[in-house]
Amino acid sequence: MKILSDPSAIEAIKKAKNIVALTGAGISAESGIPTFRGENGLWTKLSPEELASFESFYQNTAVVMEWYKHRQEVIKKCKPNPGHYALCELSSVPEHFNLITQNIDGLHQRAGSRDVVELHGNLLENYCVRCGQKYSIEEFDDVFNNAMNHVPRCNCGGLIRPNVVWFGEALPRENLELAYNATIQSDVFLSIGTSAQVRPAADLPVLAKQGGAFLIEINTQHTVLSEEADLILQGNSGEILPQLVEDIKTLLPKA
Ligand code: BJW
Ligand code: ZN
Repeated sequence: MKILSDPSAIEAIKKAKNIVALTGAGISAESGIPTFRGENGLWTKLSPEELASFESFYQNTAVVMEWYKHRQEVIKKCKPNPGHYALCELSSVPEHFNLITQNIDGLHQRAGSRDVVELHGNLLENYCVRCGQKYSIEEFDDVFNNAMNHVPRCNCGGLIRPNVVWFGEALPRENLELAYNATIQSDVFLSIGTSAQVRPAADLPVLAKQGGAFLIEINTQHTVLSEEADLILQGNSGEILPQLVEDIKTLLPKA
């Protein structure tokens, strides 16, 4: 055992049929994507309310869309890190494994994970707010680069926005349901690289714990969830997850 020495954690994992992992921005930090909160977080310099809401997009489309275009370019250049790959490997170990992410960077999928439940959308997808037409990233690049004053518009004249969930907007209903269902059935719940401050995603680890799951938090810092956690693995998820998955593999029979 390299990382798991806690007897109750070992016991819980040995018996686990359903494991759920919820990831946040921290898992992609080692890929070079800034987190939102905390040291060097995107929102230590910029106000979330001014950028991540429909009102600001509508009132300040050029500024908001330049910001999202910049982040699309960052994400396109980044690669998954060992944390993303470890979670992909975990999918073949327990009887049931569900990967839920708040991230909009698509790095889990690029690491090979299938059926990722995206709660806050995907930054590399865009759509027209008037007619709903979807724009792939290539199509969007084309429109954006030819747009008047960085205000991208659809053929119908409607504004084009990124397919992300802003504050005050509902999360994709089907994905939220999948996330709730997986959570209430979980025996072991991993909360990875999230400050657990944004709801309803932040409710999931708490719900899992209330339902009897063993809650493991992986984070470089203490969070609002730390008091609830049964086990805290403090450090970089890109270093902890590969070791943790190795340990889990020795404890669980392969599915
Ligand atoms: C590492 C690491 C390493 C670093 N290894 N760890 C109750 C009270 C008050 C308000 C609300 C409430 N309930 C809901 C709300 C409103 C709001 C909310 O929660 N506000 C709170 C902030 C107070 N929620 C909403 O508005 C949601 N919608 C909603 O509730 O709708 C209701 C509704 C229903 C029906 C109809 C209509 C409406 C929507 C939330 C959308 C969130 N969107 C964002 C932006 C996406 C677009 C974009 O990217 O620009 O999603 S916000 C932002 O935060 C982003 C993230 O997914 C989300 C979570 O952040 P995350 O992942 O936790 O990142 P960080 O940066 O916070 O933390 C990183 C962590 O990693 C840190 O802990 C580090 O220590 C750690 N770390 N490096 C391991 N290497
Ligand atoms: Zn349109």
